Amino acid sequence: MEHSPTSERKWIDEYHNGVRYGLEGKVLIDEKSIYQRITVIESSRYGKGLLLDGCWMTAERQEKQYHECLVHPALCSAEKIQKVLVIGGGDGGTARECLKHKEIKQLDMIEIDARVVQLSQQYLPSLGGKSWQDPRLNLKITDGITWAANSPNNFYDVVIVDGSDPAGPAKGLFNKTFLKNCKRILCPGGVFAMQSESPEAFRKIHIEIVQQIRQIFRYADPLYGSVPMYPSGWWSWTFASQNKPSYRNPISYRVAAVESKCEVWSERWQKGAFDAIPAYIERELLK
Ligand code: SPD
Repeated sequence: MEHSPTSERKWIDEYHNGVRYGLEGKVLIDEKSIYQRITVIESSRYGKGLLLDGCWMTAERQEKQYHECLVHPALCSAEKIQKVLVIGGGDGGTARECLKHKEIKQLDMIEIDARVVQLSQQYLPSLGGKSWQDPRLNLKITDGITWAANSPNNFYDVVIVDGSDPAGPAKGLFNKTFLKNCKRILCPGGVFAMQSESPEAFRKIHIEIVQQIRQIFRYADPLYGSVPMYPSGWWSWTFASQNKPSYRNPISYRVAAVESKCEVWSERWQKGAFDAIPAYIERELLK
């Protein structure tokens, strides 16, 4: 659905299968980039927010619930975290969380749409914060699928996929060829992380994503949390590795370094969030 810029407050909704998920606010920007429709809004409840192709991506006073949970289970547990790859993440929130970890030397962030970065820097500057100026950040505006295909074997310590939903430019992030490349470019003690949709609003897609990741990596588990602005508010992230399920065991000194800087994520929260797998999803995954 299109949202014309307006000075009037109105309901701005994402629609799926007879349900709408909305915030009240004003539309500030509504334009088409070469890849997708980009909408920036000012909401009453969560501050400025971003939609891509009519789907909620993030908002100033909601984003930590998503970004902390995507990043820290991976970065607190991988054997090394010197070289990290983020695919997507053009609003900067994932980069900001990654760069809380001082051990990172090189953070390659591969975002396909320059306009998402520009509008996020302009309207949602708190998301990226100082990470846009951090010399460790290497931002490339190019296709993440091709980047993964062309990266050397065992190159990255952590690979994080912060794409949008499985349609439009992000569709190719949800297929086996891409996931196989992510495994190939990860070093043996590395950890893979990916947003894996809602177990309620997108139950079938969620199960397919976890199953696909499990077919590629030796160990993979979804973790469940709450991002109230997303469809159903119930969200998931899936973590994977090869040698052992290391993502379940955060390393104490890394936890100590970032835990006090987080609003949602903590070692205790993470343990509960892995254990909070709904029974119907667990049964489906065992089939
Ligand atoms: N429908 C929400 C899917 C979440 C995708 N990523 C959000 C980007 C935040 N950096």
